[in-house]
Amino acid sequence: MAMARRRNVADGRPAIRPEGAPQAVRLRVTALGKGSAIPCAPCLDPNRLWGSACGFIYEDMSTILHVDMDAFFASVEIRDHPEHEGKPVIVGGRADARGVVAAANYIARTFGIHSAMPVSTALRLCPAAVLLPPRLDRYSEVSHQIRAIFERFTPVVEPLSLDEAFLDVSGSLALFGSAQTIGHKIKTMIRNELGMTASIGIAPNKLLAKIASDLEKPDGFVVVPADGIQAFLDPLPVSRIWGVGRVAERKLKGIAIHSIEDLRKTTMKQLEPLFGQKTGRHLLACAQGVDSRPVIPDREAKSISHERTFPQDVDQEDVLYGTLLGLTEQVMRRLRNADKLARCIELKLRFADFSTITRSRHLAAPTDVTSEIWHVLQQLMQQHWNGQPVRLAGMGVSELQHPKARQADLFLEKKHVHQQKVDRVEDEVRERFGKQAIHRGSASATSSAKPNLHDS
Ligand code: TTP
Ligand code: MG
Ligand code: MG
Repeated sequence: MAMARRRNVADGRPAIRPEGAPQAVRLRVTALGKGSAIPCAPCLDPNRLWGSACGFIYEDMSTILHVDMDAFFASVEIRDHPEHEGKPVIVGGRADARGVVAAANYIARTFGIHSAMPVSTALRLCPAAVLLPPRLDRYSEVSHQIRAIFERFTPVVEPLSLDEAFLDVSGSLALFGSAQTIGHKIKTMIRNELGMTASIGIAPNKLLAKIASDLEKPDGFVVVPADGIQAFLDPLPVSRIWGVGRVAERKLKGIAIHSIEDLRKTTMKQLEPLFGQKTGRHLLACAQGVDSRPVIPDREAKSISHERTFPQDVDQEDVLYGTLLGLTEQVMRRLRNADKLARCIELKLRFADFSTITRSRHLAAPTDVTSEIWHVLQQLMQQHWNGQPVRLAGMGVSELQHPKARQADLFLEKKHVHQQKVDRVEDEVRERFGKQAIHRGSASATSSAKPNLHDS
């Protein structure tokens, strides 16, 4: 066991460090041969190759890859429109409609443009930038293609979003060689088959792999050896820790903690008053590179939501309700496509002064019927919107479940079955004739009064 821990789990080679070299070695992979041509030292069997299923592939040797696409939405657009190659490219909403930047390619970033920045600011910084509207369906399609590449190497893939995933390749080493070989192959396939670049972090756990993938973007490849975790983490700023945002960073700075080394050397006595016991402990564990969360394959979406920022603040009831109904239809279509039911409904409103409220409600039983969700969303609106001008409106569903989780008696309820049929017909019409082909009640007629409910 002890020997196994002393090995570089990322590439399967003994952790030999050249004299004078830093303890953590970041490797940029060149062409690697099969790492499995190394005798398996942990099981002390010279006839066995490293990575073979020898029973010495322990939990602490698990080898995690975190893969994240570079400038994802922008890269898909450039791949589909090669005429934009070499130019600053932004994917986002229209500047005159208060759109924000979803993605900016790395050329655009040299002008200071970044995600979530207002498009108007981005275009001021770089008037020559090419601005393209987001095409979520297309990104989702490419995301599936990327996923298919991952699954050539391991079934243990946990997507985090459209453009990133954790892969546990511990069980794949015998077949494919070292984790570095696998990472290298994945990068090559993404480049050759999809015409895009990905950044990869390889480490003994998720926390470290995620930090590593981000360190040398774009086209990065960073390996954290199991025996070099501390040296890898120590010099990094605390903001590199997943979940340490600006507020936490400021608090830590207040007690002179800047680097992960500073954090590692601090005590719970200092952290607890600022973060509480649970978060304080978590921060200390992160600073030590400790993370025992497994890669959970096929983790399903936890929630589905859509929101819309209005070109001008809206206080007309019909416009607001009409927009929310349209958003509800989109969300419910995605829910049904994912073959899920939802139990929790959330309303989100951002007012003219940027203050934001989110209000949610649980259903007695989960559903995928649009009118049932819409009915509850209207109740939330009636309770929580008092006519103030609204800048952004959104809705989402969460606590998603498989249909079989639904109580059987509800399936027998006539009204519910009828509504399911209505939804399926609508989905089919949209599938065949496009998204704008059909709208219920007031989603298309924003000038109409309150939306019709379909549960009457
Ligand atoms: P990220 O992986 O965070 O960013 P990115 O792929 O654009 O760039 P990087 O090279 O730094 O990884 O997000 C993936 C996609 O998610 C991004 O291309 C667009 C979308 N996105 C938004 O729509 N809004 C946001 O605020 C962010 C951060 C991302
Ligand atoms: Mg990305
Ligand atoms: Mg990402």
